[in-house]
Parts: sequence; structure tokens; C-alpha cells
Amino acid sequence: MSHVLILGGDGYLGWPTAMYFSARGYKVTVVDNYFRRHVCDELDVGMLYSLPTLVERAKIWYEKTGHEIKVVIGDLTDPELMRSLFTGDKLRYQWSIGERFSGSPETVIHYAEQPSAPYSLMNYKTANFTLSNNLIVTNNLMFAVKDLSRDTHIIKLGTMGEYGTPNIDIEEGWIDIKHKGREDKFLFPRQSGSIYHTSKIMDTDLLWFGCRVWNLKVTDLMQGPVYGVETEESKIDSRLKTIFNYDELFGTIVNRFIAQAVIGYPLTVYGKGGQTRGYLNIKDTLQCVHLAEKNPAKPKELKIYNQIMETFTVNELAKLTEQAGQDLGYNVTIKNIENPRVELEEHYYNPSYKGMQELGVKPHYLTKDSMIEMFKLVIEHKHQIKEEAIFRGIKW
Ligand code: USQ
Repeated sequence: MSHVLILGGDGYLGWPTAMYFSARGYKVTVVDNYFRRHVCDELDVGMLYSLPTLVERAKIWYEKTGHEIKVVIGDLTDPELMRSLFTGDKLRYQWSIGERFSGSPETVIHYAEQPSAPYSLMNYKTANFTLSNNLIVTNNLMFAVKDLSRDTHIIKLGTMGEYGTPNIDIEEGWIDIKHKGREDKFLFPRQSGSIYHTSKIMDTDLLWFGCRVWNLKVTDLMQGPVYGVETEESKIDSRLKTIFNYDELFGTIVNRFIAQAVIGYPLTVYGKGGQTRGYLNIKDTLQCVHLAEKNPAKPKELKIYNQIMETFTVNELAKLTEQAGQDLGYNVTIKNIENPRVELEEHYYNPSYKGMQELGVKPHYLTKDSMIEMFKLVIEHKHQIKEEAIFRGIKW
């Protein structure tokens, strides 16, 4: 079975992805530097529940399923660490049962980025960190694959926010342009709304360069905000659940709204609430990444998918949270607060997202019932929610 290397394997999506592939018989190695946990501690943002370390999680996974996930703890801005994952030279596992998997990984899934727009705009230092971390890790990966393993397929997590909210339909990554009687195909225009999202545009540019010049094989998954916690694998043992942030820095909107509803905090709708984005359940992220792995890009190809299942405005999400909360007996209130971000609050939004559907993804839609399931998990840990972490007003 093929070897999947997951960069950022301790994160909200990285750990569930590791279990998903491992459960399906893949050889899996995860790498992480605990950035997210360290910042959560440093800034005291709070998590819904505490998490075992990555090594502890891998051990629990092994005890429960008999599948091994090899663990490397380290910083991938170090090019030698990145290269050691391909060559085995001086590679040190924090946890591993058998020998190193032979050869290079067939697939690398790259989540090892600072993922928060508000964090990237806290101050010039966090902006610098976001740019340097995200670009250097991507560049280290590109050079490792170019120098050591050209057959490796890179799956990079991109973001729908790279496109911004243009006043035309958003195509799936590429656009045909006719100009003065001639035609060519280009990356769809990108114009993001944060330093974090800008770093993702730059990542895309780097890897597209690598495809053109060194025949690399890259898939870019332009993902919208993800919600949810439970996956098939996390149900095996409650300690295997992924990280749940509800704070302003790392919590995404649906997870935040549910936590707010449960402690009686008025739902924080930024500005007018007409901001529209494409959303997906964490279970669908896993399906999509798997479909991308099974349908790799060819040499020289940058395949791009818009990885969303449906679109909502912020107001629609607030309404749905209110209804789900009311069904459970919570008195949910909604408050339009001054928008700390610079973004359009009423705009056209019509992205295409057929690619993953054509590959066979089976969407889990966001409904009142699926929200109620998430509420139940949050309610179990309600006493851990720190009200002061919900809104600190990081301004653009
Ligand atoms: N929003 C509110 N109230 C809140 C939080 C957010 O109205 O309390 C609004 C934001 O202003 C924005 C929308 O909800 O218009 C989405 O915000 P978000 O914080 O859920 O998502 P975002 O900052 O865009 O970033 C998240 C992930 C990021 C991923 C991105 C996909 O943190 O890693 O790349 O979603 S996308 O948004 O499509 O670019």
C-alpha cells in the first residue's frame, strides 16, 4: 500500500486525515511542530477539551486498530528535516513501531501552515511568521520533491479565500482569457483579504512554478471554512477527537457560533452578515483529500478543485444556529457587531465546485439536525469554554 506523508499532522485536519488514510491500509507518517498548541497556550485562547500529544494519539490509535502512524516532531522550515523525510538520513521518529517505510512517500499532504487570518493580522511579527512559515515550508517541500522524488504527488491545501469575492463567477482554479484576438489559460485572478490568505496565493504560485519548470505533480484544494469534529475514526475512542477551537483566532465560524450559543453569548455576526462563503463538513475534507490522492495530477499539471459543498451567508449560519439551539432549549441571540475585518458584507458569490462531485464526493450538508449533533458535543465540554477568548477584536 502506498505511503502518505502528512505535514501538519497534529492539526484540526491533519490528525483526522492521518487516521482516515491509516484506517484504509495506507502507510502513514505525520510531522508537526505543535505550532497551534503552543500559540493556543501562549495566547490563552482555550480549547474545548485538552488533547493527548501526537505520540499519545498515535499509541491510542495503534492499541485500538493495530495500525501504525509514524510520528516525527519537528519544524519543516528546516530544509534538512524536510529532506530527511524523503531520504531517511538522520530522520528521528518520536514514535514508530517498525523500520522506516522504504523509498519516498508516493503522496505528500501539505497542511503545515499557519491557518488563521486574524492571527496573521495581529501585528507585524505574526504577519512575518505567517509569510515565512507558510512560504518556506512550501518551498522546502517543492525542492525536496524536485531533488529527491519527482514522482511524489503533492496535495496542498489552498483556500477559497485566495479568490476573494469578485463580481464574476469563480471558476475552478483556471480561466480562459481572450485578449486582442488571442487566447490562453491562466490561474483565476486571486485577490485575498488577509496576510494568511495572501500567503496561500504565494504558495500556489510557487508550486505552479515547480510544475512548469520541473514537471512536478500538484493538486491544490481550494477549501472553504470547515466545521465539525467527529469522523468515522474519531468515534473509535473519544481521545482521538481532533482539536476544537471556538476562539477568535483559530475557531472557524460554525464551530464558534455553536460554542457561543451554548454559553449564552450573542452570536458574533461581523457587520451586516451578508458575507458569503463555501462551507464543508470535516468528513467531506477527508473524502476530498482521498479522492485527490486516488486521482493524482500528471507531471507538469497543477490540478485545482474548489473544495466546498454549499454556500451560506453569515446571517444564514446565525439563523441555523439559533434554530438548532432553540430546539435544545437554549435562548440564542444574534448580534451584529462592528466588523473587525475589511471585507465586503454584501456581494455577488457564485463559485463553481463541480470537480469533486464528478470524482464522486458524497456531501454531508449543514442542516439543523447535523448542527444539533455538534451542539451535543460542545455541551459536554461547556464548562471549559472561556468567554474572554470569544472576541478580542483583532482588527485588519
Ligand atoms: N465571521 C463572523 N463572525 C465570527 C467569525 C467569522 O461574521 O465570529 C465571518 C468572517 O468575517 C468571514 C466568515 O465569517 O466573512 C468566515 O470566517 P472564518 O473565521 O470562519 O474563516 P476564515 O477567516 O475565512 O478562515 C477559515 C480558516 C482558514 C481557511 C478559510 C477558508 O481559518 O484556514 O483557509 O476558512 S476561506 O474562508 O474560504 O478562505
